[in-house]
Amino acid sequence: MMVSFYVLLLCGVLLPSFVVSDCPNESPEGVCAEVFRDAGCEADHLWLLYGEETADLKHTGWDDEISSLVVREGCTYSGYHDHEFGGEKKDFQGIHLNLKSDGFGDTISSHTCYC
Ligand SMILES: [Ca+2]
Repeated sequence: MMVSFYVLLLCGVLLPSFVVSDCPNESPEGVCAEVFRDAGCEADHLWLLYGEETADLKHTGWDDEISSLVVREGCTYSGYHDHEFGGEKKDFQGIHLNLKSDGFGDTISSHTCYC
């Protein structure tokens, strides 16, 4: 009885919290996407507003730094390997804990977000 309680606790409460990590479920008003320097929505973050476009992240200190991100429901974040929206492009929606698995970990040099 006690064992099944712990199994339930582990599966129902602890595991999902590990999987989702600290990624926020909701973004502040007006925020289209939130990007993070480390995987699992760790370290410092950067907010993109609705319709925001950054052609070169070099001047923001975020070039080849983004490792995870959260996109507001109904919005699409587009990341590009190169600046000026060049190179490989990928559209993201929802929560992405580790962009490495998409081939976009620490590679994004320009990005946009639209809702
Ligand atoms: Ca890059």
